[in-house]
Amino acid sequence: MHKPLIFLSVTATLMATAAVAQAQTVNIYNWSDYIAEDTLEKFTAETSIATNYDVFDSNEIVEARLLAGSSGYDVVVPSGFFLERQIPIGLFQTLDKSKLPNIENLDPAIMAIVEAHDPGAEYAVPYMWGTTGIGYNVGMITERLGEDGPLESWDLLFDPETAAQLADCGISVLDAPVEMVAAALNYLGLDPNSEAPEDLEQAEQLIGSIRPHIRSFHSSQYISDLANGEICLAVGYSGDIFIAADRAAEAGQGVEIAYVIPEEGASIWFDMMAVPADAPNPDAAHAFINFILEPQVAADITNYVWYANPNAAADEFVDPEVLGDPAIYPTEEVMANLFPLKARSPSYDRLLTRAWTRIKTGV
Ligand code: N2P
Repeated sequence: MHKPLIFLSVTATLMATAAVAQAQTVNIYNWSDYIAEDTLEKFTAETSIATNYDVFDSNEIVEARLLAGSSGYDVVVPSGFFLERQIPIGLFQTLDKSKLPNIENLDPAIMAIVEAHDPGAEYAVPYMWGTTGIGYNVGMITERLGEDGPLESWDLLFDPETAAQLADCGISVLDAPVEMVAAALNYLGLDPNSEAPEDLEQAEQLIGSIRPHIRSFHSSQYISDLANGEICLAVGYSGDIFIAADRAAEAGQGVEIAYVIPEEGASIWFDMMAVPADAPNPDAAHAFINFILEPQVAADITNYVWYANPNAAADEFVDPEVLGDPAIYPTEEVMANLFPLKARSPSYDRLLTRAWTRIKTGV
C-alpha cells in the first residue's frame, strides 16, 4: 500500500509544479533580431515562467496592436518617441518598482534622456538603444562612386545623382515615416522634429527626387539583403547593419558591410519596455523586465545584437570591442551629432502618413 501512495504524492507535486509553470507565462512583443539566443531560456530557467515571444519591425504595428486592445501581451517594446504619446492615452500601466530591484543598474545619463518620454520612469524602462544611419556594401559602393564618394554623408541617399549611380545595385530604406522624414529634414538643414506642413512638403520633395532609385521600403529585410549582396545601401538601425556585416563576414564571400552615422547627423532612439494596461500577467511582466535589467543578461544581448544597453552595471560584461565602438557606444563627439526623436502629434501624423503613402507609391 505504501508504494503507490508515495508515487501519488510525487505525481501530485509534479503536477502542482507544472500547473504553476503553466499559470505563469509572459507574452512578449519585441523588435525582430533584438535578443540573444539564450535570453528566454535563461529567464525560464531562473524564474520557471514560460515565454511567448512575438516580433515586429515597426512602431506603427505595435501601436496599432495596442490601440486595438486585448493584444494579449505582457511586455511590449516601442521606441520612446512612440511610447511618449501612448502613455497619456492610457495604453500602459504604471510599473511597480518594488518588483524591479534591478532598476538601480540603469545608467543615470540614459535615464535623464528618456525622462523626456516618460518622466520619472513611471511606465517604462529602456531596453536597448541605437541610431538610424546608413549601411553599405563597401565593394559595390566604391566600384560605383570611386574612393572619393561621399561615404560619410547622407548624399549617398539624398543626392539624386549619387543615388542614381547606386540604383542598379539596390537601395533600401526603412518603412518608418518618422525616421525617414526626420533624416530628410535634417539633411535639408531643418529641425528633424518639425511638424510644420511646409517642412514636410520639402522633405517629401527630397525623398520624391530619389524615389525612382529606391528598390525597397522595409524595416528588417535589409539585414539579409545586405549580407547576401542583394542590395548595396540601406538606411537602417545600427545593430541590424552590424548583424548584416557579421553574417556577410561569416559567409566568406568577400562581402564587406560598413555602418556610418553620416556627418550631417542621425537620429538616436531608445526602445522602452512597458506593460500594456490590459496585460494578462503583469507579475510575470515585471519578472521579465527585472531579468533584462540584470547586468549579465543585458550585456549578453548587446554582445549578440550590437545595440547599446542602458545598464551601467553591464559595461564590465560587454565585449571590449563593442563597448569601444563609437558607432555602438557613441563618444561625446558622435553624440553631439545625434538628434533624439520626439513624439508626433496625431494631427501631424495624418499628414505624415499621407505623404509617406504618396512617397512609397511614387505619385
Ligand atoms: C532591431 C531593430 C531595433 C530597433 N532589429 C529600432 N528601434
